[in-house]
Amino acid sequence: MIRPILIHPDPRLKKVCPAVPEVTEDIRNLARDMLETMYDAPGVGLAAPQIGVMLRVLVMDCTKDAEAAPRPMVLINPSIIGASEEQSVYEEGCLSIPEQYAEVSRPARVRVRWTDLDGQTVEDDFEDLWATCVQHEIDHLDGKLFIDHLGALKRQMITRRMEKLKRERARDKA
Ligand code: K1U
Ligand code: ZN
Repeated sequence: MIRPILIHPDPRLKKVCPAVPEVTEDIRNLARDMLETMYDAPGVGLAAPQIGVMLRVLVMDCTKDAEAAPRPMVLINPSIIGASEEQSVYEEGCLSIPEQYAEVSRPARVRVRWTDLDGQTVEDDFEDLWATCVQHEIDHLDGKLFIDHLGALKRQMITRRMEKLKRERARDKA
């Protein structure tokens, strides 16, 4: 099922999400809905709070080549356990901040530990867009948006645009 994506500003996007205590059928259903919602948007990642579910679950698929087989990933309770000194700058977007993009600098490579859908602990290294995306999504689980990495002026400008967009969407609905 495709779920509606929350648009900034929304208090749920500012909260730190609690850990998933156990990987249940409900969590597997949530992950399936999140992947469906991400591919539909379309996006390369999605975090549970973006659909109003306050749990530490994220999905992503950063396969660049449209011809390549999809590589959906589900990360439960992810944590960054290592990061490169080297930084990489990427022009990020966010499904909760539509049509706004800005350059963000983050570690170029990260090592992440998480729980998979079978309840097993997994560790892996990420680079390129995968590294940027997993850090962007973990930020969501900690109530942080990519605009929080920008200066106050740029952040306020984007927030005002989003407030206007939400007013217009509410008006169109009425
Ligand atoms: O978390 C999100 O809001 C998803 C976001 C993830 C992301 C994008 C860019 C850098 C870091 C993290 C998106 O997927 S925005 C949409 C997007 O980037 C995209 C959409 C279609 C094709 C390719 C990319
Ligand atoms: Zn985002």
